[in-house]
Amino acid sequence: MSVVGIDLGFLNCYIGVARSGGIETIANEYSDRCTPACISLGSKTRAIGNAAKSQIVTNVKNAVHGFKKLHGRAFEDPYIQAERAKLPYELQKMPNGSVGVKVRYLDEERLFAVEQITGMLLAKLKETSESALKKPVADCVISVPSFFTDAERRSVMAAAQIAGLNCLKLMNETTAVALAYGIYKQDLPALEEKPRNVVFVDMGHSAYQVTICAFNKGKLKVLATTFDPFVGGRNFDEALVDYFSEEFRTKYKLNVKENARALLRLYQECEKLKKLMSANASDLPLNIECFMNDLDVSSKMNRAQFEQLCAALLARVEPPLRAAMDQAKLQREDIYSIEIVGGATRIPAVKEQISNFFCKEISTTLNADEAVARGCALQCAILSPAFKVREFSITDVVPYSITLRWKSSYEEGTGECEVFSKNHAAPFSKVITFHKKEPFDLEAYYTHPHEVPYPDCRIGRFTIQNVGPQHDGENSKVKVKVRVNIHGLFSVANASIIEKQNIEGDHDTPMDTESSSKNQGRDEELAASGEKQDPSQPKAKTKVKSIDLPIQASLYRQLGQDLINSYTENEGKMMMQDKLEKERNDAKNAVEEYVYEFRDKLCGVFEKFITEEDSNKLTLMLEDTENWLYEDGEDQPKQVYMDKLHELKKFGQPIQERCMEHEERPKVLNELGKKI
Ligand code: ATP
Ligand code: K
Ligand code: MG
Repeated sequence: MSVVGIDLGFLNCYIGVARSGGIETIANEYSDRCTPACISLGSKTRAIGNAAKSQIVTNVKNAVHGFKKLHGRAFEDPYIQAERAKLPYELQKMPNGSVGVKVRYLDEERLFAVEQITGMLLAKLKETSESALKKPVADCVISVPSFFTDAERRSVMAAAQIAGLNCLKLMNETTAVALAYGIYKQDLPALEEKPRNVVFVDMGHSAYQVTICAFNKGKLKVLATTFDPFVGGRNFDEALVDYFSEEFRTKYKLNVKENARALLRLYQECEKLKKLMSANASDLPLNIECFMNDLDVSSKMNRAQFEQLCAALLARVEPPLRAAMDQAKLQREDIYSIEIVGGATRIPAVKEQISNFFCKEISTTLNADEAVARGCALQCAILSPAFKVREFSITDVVPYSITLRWKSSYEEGTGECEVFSKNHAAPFSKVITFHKKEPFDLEAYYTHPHEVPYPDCRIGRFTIQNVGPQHDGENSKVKVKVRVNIHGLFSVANASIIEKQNIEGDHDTPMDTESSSKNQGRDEELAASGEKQDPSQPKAKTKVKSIDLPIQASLYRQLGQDLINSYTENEGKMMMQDKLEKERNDAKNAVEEYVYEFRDKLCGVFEKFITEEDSNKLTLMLEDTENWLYEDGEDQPKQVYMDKLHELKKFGQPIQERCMEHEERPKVLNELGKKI
């Protein structure tokens, strides 16, 4: 069984794997440990990762990137509309109202759901893992931002399914970092001692997240998680792009924003400049040759100017830090260390903001790029029965408070209660008791819309079916178990009717709320399922019978399994297409290589073994083949290339053999000589 952790980044993806020696981050076929989150669709094949990234500027409309946050959202969502205006490729509404990407693929217009796009990327990461581990990979842990809502998480889960992955857990990015930090620490306080509080800060390309964790030997507990989902490296790039676009407008009379290709190049150059400014405070040049209208453009900037330009962005670093400290109810002196990861935390001014807030040096001991993937791999190792790893318990939190509202058509009134508060431990299950005499609906939604970076607060509706009155016509007692599971997803996990003799009250409110979570965060089972005995009642044993009730769930923005299946099948077809195309290309390359090699040898080692006349004939034939490769033979089926190669070899082989024989002869004679 494989043990794989995937950091599914907005810009950069990493893969952690557990091997007997420990956790490693593995490299792809370009010997790069980072795989860009980019898919480039072509007329014959798809390019995914590094190859796709290099096509962003040449395949503008069909190179898809920056799609991580298109998941689980409605097409009309203001965030989507804002992104749509900036993306060089086209977004389109899917039949189910979610976001699709319209591209040309195999010379046809195609609409891919964002789940399919992420599915392609995950399939590529799966393949990379498989070639590193030399065995099939299915089980894995995939990271998501801590602020992802249920709809976004489910959408990523669907993408994993499409890729043929079995996601054992969607893990919050900063929690993964915390695990990577904690699991190998030898000096964590004992269980009964005061925990060690550590702040983890991740600023990537698209988002900024802060998590405070309390560590004791063998365990970590998330105390609070806060975020600004709309600030990251890309915003700094954007500030630079805006600045230089404006400058080029006046200086060169160029309208950069109207030229998709030029704009993409400017983004790339600005990102490079931004990184250079992290290492160098002096004036740095920005030069782009043949930028637009055959013009070369140039400009410069220094770090001080950059910081001034990004003052508004830098001001957004502090609020999540403050909020996290408030929510965790900690003072600065309670913090043992501040660990930062994510590419954008390399910006000196970002680091400075963080360290100023804590009045403390920040620690950069974790690998800023790979910590998330390593943490996910560690989590996968913990979850995998096939892998021995140090025991470590992880308790995460619910990022937004969740409320349950109920009503039934027959009975009067509705009610509601908050089932999970913000930063409540997760995974976690709770049991709520209702008194009902007919089926009823439970509606789950995020309690505070303004806290959620998502325009719709609905999570889902759950209909508790088969509820009827007691024999005496009174309300039945219905126990409903709600939970936030290992992926951070809310559900009504089960419901049962409790048949018991004396039932009191017919209030339309929960009678009791029991909760349970074994200290192991990953345990979702409820310890007690019976009802608590009322101490005022005589302790006479009452007979309790519990009958499970069917639940009909309708989850907000959920993809149907049929659709996921058809996407999965489609992914398989595209993979096959890529594979065939690769084989075809390899066959073509083999012909080309043979031509070059043969030609070299004709005027080299083969010269002695062929008449001049034959040699001229062959040279001509090779030239013909070369021309053919550029003309009629440019785009032929694999078999045609194989036949061509065969034909060439018919001439080449005998010469080759004569040559070999000649080379072997002295050796053989030599051997014979030795023997005699
Ligand atoms: P997200 O976490 O939002 O999903 P990601 O994980 O793909 O995104 P990272 O790989 O952590 O993002 O970070 C990429 C960002 O970090 C880019 O904006 C990149 O320009 C920026 N970055 C990387 N190195 C530096 C540097 N030396 N100075 C400034 N910025 C940098
Ligand atoms: K990353
Ligand atoms: Mg990241």
